Amino acid sequence: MKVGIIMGSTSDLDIMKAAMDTLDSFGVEYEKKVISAHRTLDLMCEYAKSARDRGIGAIIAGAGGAAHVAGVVAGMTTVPVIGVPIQTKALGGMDSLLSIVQMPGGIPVATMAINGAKNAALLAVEIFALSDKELETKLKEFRQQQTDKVLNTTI
Ligand code: RP5
Repeated sequence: MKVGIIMGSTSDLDIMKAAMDTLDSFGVEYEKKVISAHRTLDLMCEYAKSARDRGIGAIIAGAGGAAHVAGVVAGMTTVPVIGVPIQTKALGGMDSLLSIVQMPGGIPVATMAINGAKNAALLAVEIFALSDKELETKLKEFRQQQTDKVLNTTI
């Protein structure tokens, strides 16, 4: 299984890179693609409908502004969708957040914090780790390292 990372524009790449780096650090395979809900509608539909059959186990969808791609993709697949609201200049990303977070009951999108691409990847890793012991061990080590870092810091 691999993760599908999609984003509404190449301008989202700087933020979404954190998801790629995190997945790299866990050795989790992913594919990445620019897919816009308003600029590339056919591509979005093809991508969402074929995701499960192509071995995608989680989709991370980043978008800014009227960030509808995560919800629309979620409506076309049963693969878990993790939304990343991208910070915007005009409204600071509140627009993106509110576009993603309030999905009506029936079609869930796991919504991260604004620019929360790292946590999106970690959530995908957690989903995969449910059926992958080696990945679970890596996650536990990662958590322990975080804890140790705090405990070993003197101020
Ligand atoms: C959305 O509009 C993208 O996700 C991006 O965050 C935002 C701005 O896109 P560009 O105008 O920079 O391509 O579709």
